[in-house]
This record gives sequence, structure tokens and C-alpha cells, in this order.
Amino acid sequence: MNSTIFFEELWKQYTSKTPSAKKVKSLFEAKGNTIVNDHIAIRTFNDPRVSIDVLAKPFIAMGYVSKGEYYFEAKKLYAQHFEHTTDTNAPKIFISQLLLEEFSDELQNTVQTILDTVDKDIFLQEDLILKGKVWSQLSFSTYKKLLQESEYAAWMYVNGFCSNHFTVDVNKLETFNTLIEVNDFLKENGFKMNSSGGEIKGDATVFLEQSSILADVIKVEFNEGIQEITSCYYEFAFRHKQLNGELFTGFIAGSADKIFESTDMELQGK
Ligand code: OOG
Ligand code: NI
Repeated sequence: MNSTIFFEELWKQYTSKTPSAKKVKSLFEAKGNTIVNDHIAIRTFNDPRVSIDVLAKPFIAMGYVSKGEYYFEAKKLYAQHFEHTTDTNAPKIFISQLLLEEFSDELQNTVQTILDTVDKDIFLQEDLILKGKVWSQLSFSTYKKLLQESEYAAWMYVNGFCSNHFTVDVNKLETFNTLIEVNDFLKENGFKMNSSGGEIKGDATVFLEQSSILADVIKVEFNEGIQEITSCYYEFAFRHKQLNGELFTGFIAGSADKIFESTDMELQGK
């Protein structure tokens, strides 16, 4: 698939379950800003059928290469980020995977069973990340069980394959100079920030400052009935110049660890 169309489809899929992202984008544009996407992020399990290597394939085909690795010990996650080899305007891609073998047999079996219900051909399609939840059943009791061990696993069970956020490139906004100004503007407009680890994660010393609004909450149909569950969120990133004069293009594990929590139901205050 042509890369412009691929990212447009990802944005459509993402905003259909993240109305706040559309609203925020319009608010910035109304003030005369151009929205450039710094990066998207994708979540998955390390099962070989759907691992990072599988989800990275369409991006590799577009000219992306792996540029960095990140480990999250407490959350039991591993991630890589990808950059386009020639197009410096192309968004970066951050893909993480849950390290299943580090969890209970019960969680491992649950995830295996869910994946086993899916037609194998689906996992081979290049547009897998546009497909969302590819398993047909959703049980609220399974969701709760996964949640006991991993918020990420529970979120993944409900939301499936998608871009779990897009990211406003704050460096490219015309009417904002700092992330603090961006956050103030978001709060003035009624959006709730993820304040885990502070509203701003990172600083000039690590060359990256990030913030995010809490994920939207949407109605999800389970076998047992409808429940409200987090969907996706919007992130804001300001990149600093490194000593070589170039903007930092990577990610910071300590900050990412907190950004992940933007989908945590517990932060919703509900
Ligand atoms: C990814 C969280 C990390 C970043 O920019 O550091 C991240 C996720 O929520 O899946 O996006
Ligand atoms: Ni991010």
C-alpha cells in the first residue's frame, strides 16, 4: 500500500475511536498551526504470529529501518523504533510487544487461545495494523483477568491492532514555543493530562520532552454486556538539538514507561 494512504487510513481508524484527537487537531489549526505527526505507536504480543517483526513489515517495505531498542522491566515489554531511511518528514514508528513468557501460564494460555481463534491468513496481511481487534469474542471476565497482570494485555485484548496514538510535533507548531504552553492550552480546553511521572516526561538533558492527554473512553460490547474502556490517546513531543546540532530522533525508555499509562483506566478517576 502507498505510504500516504496507509497513514491516512491509520489516522481514520484512530480518530474513529479517539474523538479527542480530532478535536485537539482542530483547536490547534484554528489558532493557525500546522499539525505534523512526530510518531505513531503500535502494541502487540511477542507471539511469532504477531510480533514486532510481523507488524514492522509494511513499514520496512516503505523504507523504514529499526533504529533503537527499549526495555521495560516492570511492565514486561520490549520495543523498537523505526525511522524512514530517506524521508525525514516521515513519522517515526514505535512498536512494543508484551513478553508473554514472563507472565503466568494462565495469561499465556489466554493470549494463545485468543490468537488461535483467528484465521492465520489475517496475520499475514500487510494491513494487519488497520484491522483492530481481529478476534471475534470479547469476554469481560477475560478482560478483568488480564488486567490483574497487565494493563497493556487487557488494553490489547479490547483494542487489538491499531495506532494507539499519533503525536503532535510541537517543534513545528507556529503559535506555541514550549510543551508547557501546549499543556496549558489543552487543559484550558478541558482535556485531562496524563500526570504519571509529571505532566512533562523528559527534559533538554535527554533531548526529548513529551506529554499526552488521557485516552478516550468508549463503549465496548462484551459477551456479558457493554462496558466503558479506554481506546487511544494523543501525544505531544518537543525534540531538542543534540551536541552535533541535529534534533534527537529516538525515544527515552523512562519517559515511555509513563506515556504507556495514558490508557490506564485507573488514571481516568472512574
Ligand atoms: C507507547 C508509549 C511510549 C513514547 O513516545 O515514548 C511512547 C504506547 O503507549 O504504546 O509512545
Ligand atoms: Ni509516543
